[in-house]
Amino acid sequence: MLSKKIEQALNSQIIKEAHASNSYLSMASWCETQGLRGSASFFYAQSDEERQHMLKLVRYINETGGHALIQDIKEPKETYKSIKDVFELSLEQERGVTESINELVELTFSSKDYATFHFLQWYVEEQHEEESLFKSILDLINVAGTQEKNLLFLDKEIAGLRGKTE
Ligand code: OFO
Repeated sequence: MLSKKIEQALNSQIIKEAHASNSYLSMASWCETQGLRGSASFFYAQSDEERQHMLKLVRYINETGGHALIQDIKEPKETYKSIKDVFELSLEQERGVTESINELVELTFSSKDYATFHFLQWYVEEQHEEESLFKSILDLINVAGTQEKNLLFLDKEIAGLRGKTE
């Protein structure tokens, strides 16, 4: 049985995962309009993953005697300055999600809700992987540079990186 406080905190996390999913969908759409098909497919897949993270929370809350709430989310950004801008924003977003997962972990531990604490370990691992993926892409962008002549190479590399982490 979830305490009200933990149920509310998990419901807030649903909003963050939904926002991440929408935000990656918006990035996918922008990349597609720029002819960056590899990056677009990377972000379409990333958006699907975030939706799965959201659904996992919905099911957990409902299975544990709570009520998962599906609430409105703020609109994601629609346009970006460059591919570097997109990945910088992604990393920043992932770091924000990691922070809120860490707060949830702390709350469940101090509340002695060990089942939810255990459930959240999957997210801890996932956030580590995602932060490291986005950081490695930004490193690659910084090394290659974003001049037009390198964009095709970068786009192909980005599309390939997605498969390696799954
Ligand atoms: Fe990477 O945001 Fe979900 O957990």
